[in-house]
Amino acid sequence: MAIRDILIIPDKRLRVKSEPVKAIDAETRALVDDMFATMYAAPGIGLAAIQIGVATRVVTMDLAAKEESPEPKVFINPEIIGASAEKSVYEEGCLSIPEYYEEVERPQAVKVKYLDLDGKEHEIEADGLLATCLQHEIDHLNGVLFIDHISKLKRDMVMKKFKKAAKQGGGKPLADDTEPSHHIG
Ligand code: GNR
Ligand code: NI
Repeated sequence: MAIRDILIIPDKRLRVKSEPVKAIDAETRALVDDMFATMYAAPGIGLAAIQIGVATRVVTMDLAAKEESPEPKVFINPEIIGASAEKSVYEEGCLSIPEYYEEVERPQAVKVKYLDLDGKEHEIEADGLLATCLQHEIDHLNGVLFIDHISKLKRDMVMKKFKKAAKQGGGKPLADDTEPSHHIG
């Protein structure tokens, strides 16, 4: 069980479409262990395998509040098989875009099909935070980030900030480099 490095934008691997898990084996279980270790250490409420550089369709999640008992959840090959017409807005963040938060509109509820670690198929109807997080993580499996759902102006600003930070060798931008101060437009 190891805490792995989390990829940060503009890392191109975050844009790769992940491959389905073919067989749930010891390698899958080791990956899931590392994902939980990494997700809890971050800390984050969800993680897609690609965020630690592994392009397979595995998601870990724990939505329990920190004073509650942990509720580790694993979703293998998750698929959205239904979505509500009703939308809801939630302020999202992403461990691959540290310290940036923005409101995202998505379907309020989704039906998701997935396999558990025993290879058993499940279907769940999710709403609220679970629906938001499942959509956020399944997006990762398709190379999509939450900033793809916000305005181009905001997305370009975030990308620019993180590209600059990457060039300077850091990865994550300085806290005081958050807003565009000049030469806009
Ligand atoms: O830790 C996380 N918090 C979060 C908050 C609102 C909506 C989605 C998320 S997922 C994020 C962890 C992450 O980047 N998962 O891919
Ligand atoms: Ni994310």
